[in-house]
Amino acid sequence: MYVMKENIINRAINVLDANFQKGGFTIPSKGLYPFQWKWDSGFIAVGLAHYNIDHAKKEIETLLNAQWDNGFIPHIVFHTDDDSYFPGHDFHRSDLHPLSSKKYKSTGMTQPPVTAFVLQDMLNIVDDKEDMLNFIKGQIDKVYDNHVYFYENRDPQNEGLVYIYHNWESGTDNSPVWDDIWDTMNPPEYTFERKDTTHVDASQRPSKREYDHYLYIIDIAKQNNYDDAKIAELSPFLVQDPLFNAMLIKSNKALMELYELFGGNEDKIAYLRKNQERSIAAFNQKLWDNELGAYVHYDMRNDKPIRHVSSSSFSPLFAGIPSKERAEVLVNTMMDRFGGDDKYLCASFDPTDNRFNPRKYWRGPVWINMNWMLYRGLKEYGYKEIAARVQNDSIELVERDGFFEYFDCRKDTGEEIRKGYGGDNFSWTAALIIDLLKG
Ligand code: 2M8
Repeated sequence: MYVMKENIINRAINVLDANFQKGGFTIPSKGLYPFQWKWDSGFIAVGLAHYNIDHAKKEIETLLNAQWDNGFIPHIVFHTDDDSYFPGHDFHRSDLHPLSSKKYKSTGMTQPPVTAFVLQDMLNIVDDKEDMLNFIKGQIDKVYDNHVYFYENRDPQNEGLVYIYHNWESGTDNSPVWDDIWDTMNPPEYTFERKDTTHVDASQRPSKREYDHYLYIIDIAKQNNYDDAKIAELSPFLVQDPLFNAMLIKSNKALMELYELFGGNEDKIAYLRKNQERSIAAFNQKLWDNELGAYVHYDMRNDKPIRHVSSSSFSPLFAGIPSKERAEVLVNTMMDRFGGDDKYLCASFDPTDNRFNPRKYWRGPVWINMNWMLYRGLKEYGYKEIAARVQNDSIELVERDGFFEYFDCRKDTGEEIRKGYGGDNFSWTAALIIDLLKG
C-alpha cells in the first residue's frame, strides 16, 4: 500500500510539474486547455501546497492579478496567444467591459468561487504557518472583493443566492440539467472551427449544436458589454446553481475564519456574516426539492426549478448547508440512485435518469474534484464509510485508468482495457489525488 501510494503521488507530481508554465500558472491539460482556469487553479493550488509551496502561491497570485476593478475574477485568463483553443480571447473580448483588466485578456464570465476555501486549505496543509499567513494577508482582500462583487451584482432580487448566466460559469458544462434551458432557445447556426475535438474523441465532448447555444449567450452578453444588470435582464440562461452557491457559502466561511485569525476587519466579517445567514436560509428554502430528496438548480429566466439530480446536488454537504436530518435524506438519495455495487461513486449525473451518459463529459462520468468535495462533506457529516468509499473509488480509478479528466462510473464498461476519458495528464485530478492520499 505504502509503495503504491508513493508511486501515485510521484506520478501526480510529474503531471503537475509538466503542466506548470513559465508565467507562474498551471494549465489544466496540454493541448485541450492551454490557459489558466479559475476553479482549476484553486484545486491545483491545494495539490501544490503539499510539495511546492512557491508554485501554490504563484498559482493563486497569477489568477488574482487578473481580477477586474469591480472585483470580478474571470473564468479563463489568456496568458498567452495560443490559438489551439476555441473560443479564444478574440471571441470573448473582455475589453468590452469598462472595468476589465487592462493587463490581462480574459473571458467575461466567471467560475465557482473556490479561492477562499483553497487559501484556508493551503494554510492547513503547510508547516510554515507564519509564511502562509503572510501570503494570505496579501491576497485576502481581493477574494473578499470578489464575494462583494457577487452579492452586489449577481443577486438582482436580493435573495441571498447568486446567478450564473452561462453553463461555462457552472463548471459542469454540458450537464443534462441545461437541456431544459436549450429547449427554450433557438440560437443561429454558428460557423467555427472546434479545437477540443482534435484532442478528445467527439463522443466524449459537447455537440456542435450545444456549442451554438454557448456562443449565442456570450454574444448577448457582449452586445451589452458584459453589464451584469443587462445580462440579468436579457440572458436566456439565468440560473441559481447549487454547486456555485455552495462554493460561495463554503468560501464565505473560510474568509470569515481567516479574517478572524488576523484580527480587525470587523466590517468585512459583519458583511460576510449577514450574507452568509441569508444565503444558507435561501439555499435551503429555494433549492431543496422535497420529492427528489435533493438540492436542484433554479431557472430564474423561466421561473422554475430544474428537477434533476446531479453531483452538484450533493455539494452543499461540503459547505455545511443541510441540517443533519436533511443531510441524511440527501445521502440516501445519492446511495439509492448513484451508489449501486456495480458503480463507482460518484457519477456526475443521475444514472437512473434517461439523460445519463457514462462517457460524455458532465453527463455522467466521475470527476475527481466533485469526489474530493463529496468526500470532505460526507466526513464532516459523520458518513465515514461512504466517505472512505468515495476516497477509495477515486484512487482506484486514477491508479488503473490514468490521470484523466473524467472516468466511467460503471465497474463493467464492456471494454477489455479501461481508460479514463477527456484530457490526459489532467491537473486537478493529479492535485486532488495527492490531497486525497495524504488526507
Ligand atoms: C471544461 O470547460 C471548458 C470551458 O470552460 C471547456 O470545455 O472548454 C470544464 O470541465 C470546466 O469545469 C473546467 O474548468 C475547464 C478546464 O479544465 O474545462
